[in-house]
Amino acid sequence: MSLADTAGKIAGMEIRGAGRIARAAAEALADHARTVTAPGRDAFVAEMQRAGSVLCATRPTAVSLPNAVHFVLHGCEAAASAAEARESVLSRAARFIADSEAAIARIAEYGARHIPDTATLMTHCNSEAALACILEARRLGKDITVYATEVRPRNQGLLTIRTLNDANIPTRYIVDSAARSYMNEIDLVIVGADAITVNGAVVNKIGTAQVALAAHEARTNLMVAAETYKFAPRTLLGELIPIEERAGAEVLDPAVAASLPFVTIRNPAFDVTPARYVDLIVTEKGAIPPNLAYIVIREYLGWSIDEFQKTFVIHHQDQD
Ligand code: RUB
Repeated sequence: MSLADTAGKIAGMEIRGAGRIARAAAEALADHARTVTAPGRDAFVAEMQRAGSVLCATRPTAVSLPNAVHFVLHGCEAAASAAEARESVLSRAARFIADSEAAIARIAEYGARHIPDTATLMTHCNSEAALACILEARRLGKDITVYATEVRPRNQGLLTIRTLNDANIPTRYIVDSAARSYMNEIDLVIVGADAITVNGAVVNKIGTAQVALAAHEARTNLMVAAETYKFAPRTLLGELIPIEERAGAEVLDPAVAASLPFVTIRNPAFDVTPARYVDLIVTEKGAIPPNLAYIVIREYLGWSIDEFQKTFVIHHQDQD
């Protein structure tokens, strides 16, 4: 698929979910590296960096996207020739995709251990990582019922209930605003993440923070399933994760909106759940409490505070 096609599909949400977006970006960079005809090493590297920027601009919140692009293009600049740079992009893209798929399998295995043998779960949105844990728990013979939210305005809950139904998992499909009404029946909330900040705050589909707040109030645990490339190195020095705001037409028919000149539609695609409402983050490296997010950024993404102090201005904001 061409770079423009992949970028268009990510922006239009035909390709969606932070993990799938990351793998699609890695694949698009590999395809681009195969076809680009830049004359010489410098032009090739510049073109690949431009391609990386085009992909990163499609959806601003999922940090898996810049992390994937950074991983695939890493080392490209140090290559001696365009051929060597191309080879590096191709092998790193293949490695990213394979590692990402392996990460989901590992998260499923670790996450399933935290699901009781008999459990009523709740999930919000459509997360490959969160669903992998639920499907693995079911495969292990656990007696699972899942409450899945509708996920206005794009109804990703429909994807979730299809997957759960296909796995013969008893599922209750509820509107987003019913989450608190059922929370006392829930043993564990499981969600995915688009980004995890250094202080353990979780950025995920709009409404996750409300579900988390309800879970906290009902003393229900909340587990986040997320690959290590969902952790955001840029938050090390306080940089905030941008929250994507999408078109109002996703929420209200434009003809109706046009008849209401005093009404402005707000449509944020994600929100931020503070670390204090998160009990556990399950990654492919194991499960951690949210306050150990820095360890993941340092150990597995290879970013240290020193490196950041060389690169970024220090901000003193806290995302939470
Ligand atoms: C998807 C969403 C998912 C995370 C994690 O939002 O919020 O919970 O991306 O998903 P959108 P995964 O539909 O707007 O992309 O575990 O599949 O990476």
